[in-house]
Amino acid sequence: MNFADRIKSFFGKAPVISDEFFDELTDLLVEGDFGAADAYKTAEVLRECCKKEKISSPENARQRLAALLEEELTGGTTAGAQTAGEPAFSPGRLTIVLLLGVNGVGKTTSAAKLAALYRDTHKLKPVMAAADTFRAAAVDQLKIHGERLGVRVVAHQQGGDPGAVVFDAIEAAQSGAGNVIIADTAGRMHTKSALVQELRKIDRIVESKSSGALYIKYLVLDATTGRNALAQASVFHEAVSLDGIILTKYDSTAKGGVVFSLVSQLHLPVRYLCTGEKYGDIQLFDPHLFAREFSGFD
Ligand SMILES: Nc1nc2c(ncn2[C@@H]2O[C@H](COP(=O)(O)OP(=O)(O)OP(=O)(O)O)[C@@H](O)[C@H]2O)c(=O)[nH]1
Ligand SMILES: [Mg+2]
Repeated sequence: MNFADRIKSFFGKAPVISDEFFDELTDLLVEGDFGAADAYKTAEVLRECCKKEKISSPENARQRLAALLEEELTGGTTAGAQTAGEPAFSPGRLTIVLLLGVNGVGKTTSAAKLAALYRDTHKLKPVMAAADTFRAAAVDQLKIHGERLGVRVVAHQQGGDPGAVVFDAIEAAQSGAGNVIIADTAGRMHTKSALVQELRKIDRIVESKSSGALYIKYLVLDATTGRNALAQASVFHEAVSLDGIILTKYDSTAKGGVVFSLVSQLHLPVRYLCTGEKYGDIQLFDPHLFAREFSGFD
């Protein structure tokens, strides 16, 4: 049974909403990748709402939970409100999207998905930058995507400076190759001590070459890693001040409670949700739908 179904069946089975009911709900939210503190707070707020609004049926309580979760994502009481949205594209202004993340989370796949999305939906002209110069096969992997999609890929030799690749892509874009750069980077361990320095270096280079451009940094997180995703986000965010999250492999997990912690603790909005390996398997994150689905509504 997936997690949304478990939420649904939990509410469905409860005869009445009691103190025990809210304790069990707290435990269930923790299993759904909520942090303990967030789970407790959410169950408490729901308890208060049910009392104040005289909600006594579990089914109505589930509706209320979905609304509460949506509020948590879109503002309500949370400072770092999740506003729906993509970068403020403008065809006349260059946009640079830098994708960061640990090994294997789906950075390269997401780069290709974004290139397709920005081209097909926003009518932009994408250029992909192969700034993963660390792994031998990484450049080829991005080039294959580029060929399949008909999108230009700017690449250097393996072992080169990732910042220089992005720099070349910016120059190419400025001389007419495109108006949105999507830069793939090497997978990095978030525990590695040199990480902060490496990230800051690439960020500095892009920042210094991107005057007049819109520069966006997305962290790619694998939804199946659960609470570990929050730890990763915290390290990367501290290093380079992220603009948002791309949550991948949401097809392989039905949990997603970590999204609420990303918003409530790090004030980091999730921007895209990826649900498969195909180019079209990317959607703009929709807080309403996400909260409904998390609560077991179809
Ligand atoms: N099911 C599923 N698989 C995905 C998704 N996104 C990526 N993958 C798969 O995850 C694996 C790793 O994806 P990559 O894009 O190579 O990940 P990466 O972060 O670039 O990896 P490194 O460059 O090695 O750090 C591949 O097999 C992808 O097809 C997704 O949303 N859903
Ligand atoms: Mg990669």
